[in-house]
Amino acid sequence: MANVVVVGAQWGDEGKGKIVDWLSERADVIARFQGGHNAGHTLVINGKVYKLNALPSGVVRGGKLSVIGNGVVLDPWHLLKEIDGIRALGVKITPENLMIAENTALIMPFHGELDRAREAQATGSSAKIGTTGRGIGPAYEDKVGRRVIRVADLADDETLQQRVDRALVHHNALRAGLGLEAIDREALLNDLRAIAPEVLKYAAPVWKVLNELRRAGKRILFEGAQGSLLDIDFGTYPYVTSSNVIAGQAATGTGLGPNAVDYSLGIVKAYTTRVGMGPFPTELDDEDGNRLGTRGHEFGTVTGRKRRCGWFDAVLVRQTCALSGMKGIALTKLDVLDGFEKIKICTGYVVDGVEYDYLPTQAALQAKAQPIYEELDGWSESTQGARSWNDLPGAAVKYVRRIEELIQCPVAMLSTSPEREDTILVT
Ligand code: 2SA
Ligand code: MG
Repeated sequence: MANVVVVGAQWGDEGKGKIVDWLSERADVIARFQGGHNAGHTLVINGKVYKLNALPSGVVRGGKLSVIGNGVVLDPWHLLKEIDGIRALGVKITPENLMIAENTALIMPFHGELDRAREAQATGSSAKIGTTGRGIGPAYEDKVGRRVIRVADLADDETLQQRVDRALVHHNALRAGLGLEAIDREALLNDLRAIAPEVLKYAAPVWKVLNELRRAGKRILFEGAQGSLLDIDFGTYPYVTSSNVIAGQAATGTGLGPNAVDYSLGIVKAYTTRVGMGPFPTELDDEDGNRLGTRGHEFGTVTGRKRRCGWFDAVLVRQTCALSGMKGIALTKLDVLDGFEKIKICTGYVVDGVEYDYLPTQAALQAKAQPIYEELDGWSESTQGARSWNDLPGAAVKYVRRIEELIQCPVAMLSTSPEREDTILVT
């Protein structure tokens, strides 16, 4: 298999980190193409835990090129801290194995402040998005608003000053309205000048490098973050992140053509979780929901927030598989369902007496969507660490097969624990 894009097919936290790590062994290049350090990918390798936010998961593997593509918004201070932290675990990071697109938009401290101030001042739960508070949204706003500071701007002081001034006109006005003090121009410029050489070390015309590597037959793994239901266009707007997270973005977010992606792999958790606000039709507020959260350790890697939990929603995953043209899915955390007597799968919705086989776009309808459930038998045996289909109880195999049928996409991989070896390949 040539170039694969890994996309979260739910609301994030599907277990992409492990799958990306597994696939990265078979790739030459690992590229991030959207999002920022709102991502939290946890890798467990030989019992050692690596927590990554902005860095592509490939950095922990030797002999790979890791790429931060132009579709990402990058907090340079966080990046340098993250590099130090990963280095401290014995991983080598150099301009030979890490490259950052020169046209990548930078997250400034004032983006985070704005993000957090808006969330804090939002009145009523409907106005709050439940963001990670890391400035992702405001940075993308500035990118689209043509006033963001980009990696390449760090190389020339005159340009940098112009960019900063342009941003400050906008932000100081906004900040005044929110009761935040004006930005200290000189302090910001000096902070940027201080990190510029460190960041520029890794800067490169990524579009060109990737196109050349591709022509040379190198395999690229595109590492998605967040999940398709948080997509800025197709997610549960406005309770979404500010980037396109679906497979099409892999090309735009790195500078390759759309035919550079040979295979879209959706990462799907055997049940559903969501952090932050917004509609969630199969959410459980009961003992079953608690049990999923506890057994699944459903707490965010970035913010530590408790994740909302619910039954598997086949309607949503069918939809997100279509949006990314998924050729297969990797099903994760099946073992969390061990011991449930009955397991439910959502196969449709009823909204105001009308049946839907997709999630309608209108927010008012989304909020009212009542799941239609199909009930399956659970299994009492443990599936944790299973390495072949024969290790799985019959009811678990049935559950997986039913999911495939409903989402109209085959299961290509089954992950049965955080360890990379505990993976069943379906051929
Ligand atoms: P933001 O900060 O502007 O992106 O927040 C907007 C919404 O997007 C949600 N969001 C996330 N939800 C789940 N997981 C996220 N990151 C994962 C993690 C990493 C992953 O924390 O482990 O799985 O790739 C993530 N990032 C943003 C957020 O809760 C808001 O609802
Ligand atoms: Mg995560």
